[in-house]
Amino acid sequence: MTRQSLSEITRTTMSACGSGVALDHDGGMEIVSPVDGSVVARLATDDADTTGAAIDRASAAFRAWRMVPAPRRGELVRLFGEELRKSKEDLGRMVSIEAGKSPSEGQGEVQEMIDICDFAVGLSRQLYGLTIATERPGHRMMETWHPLGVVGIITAFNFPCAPWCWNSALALVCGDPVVWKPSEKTPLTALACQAVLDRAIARFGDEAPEGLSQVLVGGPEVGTALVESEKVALISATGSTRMGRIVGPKVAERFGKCILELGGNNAGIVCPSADLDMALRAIAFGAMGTAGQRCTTMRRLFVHEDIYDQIVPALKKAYGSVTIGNPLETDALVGPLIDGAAFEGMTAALDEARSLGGTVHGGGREDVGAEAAYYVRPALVEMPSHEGPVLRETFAPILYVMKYSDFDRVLEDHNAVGGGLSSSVFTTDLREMETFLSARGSDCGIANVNIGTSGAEIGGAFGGEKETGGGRESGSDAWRAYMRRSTNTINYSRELPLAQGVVFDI
Ligand code: UN1
Repeated sequence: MTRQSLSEITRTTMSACGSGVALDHDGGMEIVSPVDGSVVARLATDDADTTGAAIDRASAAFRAWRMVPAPRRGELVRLFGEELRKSKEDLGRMVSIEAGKSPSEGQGEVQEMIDICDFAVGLSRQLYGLTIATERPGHRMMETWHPLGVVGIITAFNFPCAPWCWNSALALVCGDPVVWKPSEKTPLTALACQAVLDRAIARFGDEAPEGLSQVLVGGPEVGTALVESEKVALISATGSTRMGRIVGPKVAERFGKCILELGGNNAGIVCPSADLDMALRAIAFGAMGTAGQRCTTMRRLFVHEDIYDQIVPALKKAYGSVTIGNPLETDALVGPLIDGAAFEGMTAALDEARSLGGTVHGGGREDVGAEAAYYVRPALVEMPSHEGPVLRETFAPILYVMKYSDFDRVLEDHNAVGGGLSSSVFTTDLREMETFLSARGSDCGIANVNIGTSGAEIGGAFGGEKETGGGRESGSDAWRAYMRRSTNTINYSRELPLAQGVVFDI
């Protein structure tokens, strides 16, 4: 693929989504595609001032949007879901261009957006509060959920659109305007998503105020302005633990609310009774899919000593034969790393693993005819012990494999890392399965049985504990974070009894 043609595809795809944004801004921020390392666009950027102005527009939008009935707000999200269905291929292609995903994974990400829209539409009629028994006669107590305010959304390069939609689809039905700061590496997908949403807003009509959803292009200056603004009620940030350590305290300092969805160090445990063929396929997708660049990627694997010599050779074979290549031109399963820094991080982790006695299979750069891009063979690393780089998240396709003999002991190792996002056990033994899911089992937000760590559906709450940040997005009751709770006690009697039997007669 020539330089020209990749930027041409970008232009055609952006305009197919309805985006009229200038892609050749003189001196603008360069957007580099990991597919071939070429510059596909130059974008004008925002700064602290334009971010402040966007937040002001969103604050004004909040005053109007909070008064639109929730089912009507759901109608906008329904229309958005329709527009997303029409643009699934185009948006998926933008994900492939900017993040290097295969078409199937790029479109899968758009499907997650469609799914959460459907979920949010139903939710728009189900923002239920409780009715609560009161101790006072002639009284009624209930809780009501009200719109919260402006929601600032920060997203990472590896999922350039779905996490925004998990947040924005819920926020919009909950009555909150959204301001989105996508990764500097993937702002085009964000602008394309905004264009698709704008089509839905145009169909929805005047009830949608100006500034209901906005995208800000830029780096830390924009992020800081968003995070520090007291006018932003909730910051929902997806990205590294390093980023979360900066964002969390800043938002807490001003008593803002935060949803943090940060790094993971996700593991699988393969038990002697496991269906090995199924486990192998699940591990392959979990560890090598998306070139190891999912927050849910499987990074550690504990294999029982009795089956180690069955599964590890099969894994080595899969690692040696998995297809690697340009996601837009081939049907390769593994695309590029995002950039050279990611490759350096991978190399450093592998060197450290070797120095600790690890045996590294794969991990080198692959020649796919694009010198400025970083394609690598995923690395399978047999480790003698659970230490060093095994304890950290390296955002690259590295799977550390370790032998275990005792299930209770391996559970301790499983939980002995900073991340607490996702986890899997492969077993057909009921006791092992239930123990893994129990209070002394996996300490992660996601604990799976006989499936991999990645590829969660939108219906469940998504997120994890410890250094993963504790936030929950997407399904279940994650919507509550986007609303404020009001407890209401109503006295319909002619008396004024005080709670707790307190007497105060004047
Ligand atoms: C992420 O990598 O930030 O469970 C999100 C998964 C996807 C979402 C990943 N549904 O792998």
